[in-house]
Amino acid sequence: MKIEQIKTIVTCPGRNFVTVKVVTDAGVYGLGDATLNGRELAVRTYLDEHVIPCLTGRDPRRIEDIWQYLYRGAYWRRGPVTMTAIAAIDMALWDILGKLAGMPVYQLLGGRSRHGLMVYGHATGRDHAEAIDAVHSHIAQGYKAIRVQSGVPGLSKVYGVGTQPGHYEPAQKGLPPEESWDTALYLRHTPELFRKVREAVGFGPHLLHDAHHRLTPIEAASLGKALEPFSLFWLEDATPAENQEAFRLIRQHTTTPLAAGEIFNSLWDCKDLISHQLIDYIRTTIVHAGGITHVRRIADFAAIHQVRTGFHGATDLSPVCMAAAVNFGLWTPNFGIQELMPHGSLVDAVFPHNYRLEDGYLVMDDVPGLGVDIDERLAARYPYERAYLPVARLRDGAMWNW
Ligand code: CS2
Ligand code: MG
Repeated sequence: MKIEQIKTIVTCPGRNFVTVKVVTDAGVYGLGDATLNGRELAVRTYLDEHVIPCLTGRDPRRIEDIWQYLYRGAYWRRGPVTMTAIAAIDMALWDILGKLAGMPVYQLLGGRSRHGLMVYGHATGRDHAEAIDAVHSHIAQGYKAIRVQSGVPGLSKVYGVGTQPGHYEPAQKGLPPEESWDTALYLRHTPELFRKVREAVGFGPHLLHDAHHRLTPIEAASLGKALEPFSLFWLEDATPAENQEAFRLIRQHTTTPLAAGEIFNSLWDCKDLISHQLIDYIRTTIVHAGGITHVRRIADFAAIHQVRTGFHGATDLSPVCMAAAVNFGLWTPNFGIQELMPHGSLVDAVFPHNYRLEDGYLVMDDVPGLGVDIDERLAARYPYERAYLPVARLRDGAMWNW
C-alpha cells in the first residue's frame, strides 16, 4: 500500500484552518489538522516544500517510522512549525489505519477507558455580573466544568473575554491588535470574581481560570493562594514556562492545581514540569505536539507522575484535531478534562464530524478512523484571510508576555 498524494487545504470559514489530506492507493484517505494560529502559512509551506515530497510512495501504515523519519531525520528538531506539520501527517495516518481496520482510532490505542470526555466551557463577561450570568447559562446547558474570565475595571480589553457572553475568537482579522495590560489591576480583581461566582453557584461545578502567561512566578503564587478558598479545578498558564523551574516557586506557595502546556511542542518542553510534579494537568495538544504518536508518549510519561491531561481546545484547533482528541481522551487512562469552545455552524459544515456534546461530556459513535471529514468544495469558498492574536503592552508601552 502506498501514499499516492498529499495535499494541504487552507480555508477560512470565519477563521483560518490548515488541513492535510493523505490519499492512498487503497481507496482510503486520512485527515490531519495543521493549524498554527497566526502562523498558518508557515506550516503549509513546511509541509508542501519539505515534507510532502519525501512521503509520496511510502507505506502509510508505517506510522512510527514516518514519525521518526520526520523528527529525527530533519536534523532541526522540535519547534511549533515542525511539530505541527509532523502532527498533521501523523493524525492523517492514524485516520487511515482506523479506516483500514474498520475501527475508531481509540480502539487502536487500546480501547475505551470511559464513556465520554468531561469538558469545560467558557463563561466570559465584560464584568462580574455578566460572567456570573454566563456561568449560570453553562450550568443550565449541562456543563460540569466552566472556565471563568471577566473584564477588569480600568482595562479596555482583556484577552479571553468576548464581546458577547460565552464567545471570543482568539485571532482578529488584519494585523495584530494591541491591548494594554496591568497586572496589579488583574490581581486585585480576580479573587473577587471567584468569590462572587462561588457565592452564586456554590461548590458543585468545577471552575477554571486562565492567566495567559501574564504573571511573574511570585505573582502567580500569590494569585494561586488567594484563589484557594474557591477550590479551582485549575489555574492555567500562570507564568511563561520556558524556564520550567519557575513553577517550583509557585508550587511552594499554593495548593491550587496548575495547568500548562498549550504552547509546548514536545515532551522536552514539559519533562521537568511533569517529573518534578510541578503541574497537575498537561495541556499539550495533538495538533501542536507531533500528533497522536508523540502526545501518547507525553501522556504515558505524565501518568507515572500522576499528572493528567487537559488538552487545549480553543476554536483555532480544527474539528479534525478535536476528533483526534476525543479518540485519544476516550482511551487515555490519565485523562483529566478537555477544553471545548464549540465551533460555529459554518466550521461544522466544512468539517462534518461524529463527536458531540451530551450532558457536559464529548461522546462519539463508533465509526472507522477519527470520525471527521472535510467538504473541500465548501472549504474552497473561504480563502485564507490574514489574522493574528493580539499582543499585550504594559501601561508604559513596553511589550508584555503571552
Ligand atoms: C487560550 C486560547 O484556550 C485557551 O486556553 O489560551 O485562547 C489560546 O490563547 C489560543 O487558542 C491561541 O491560539
Ligand atoms: Mg490557555
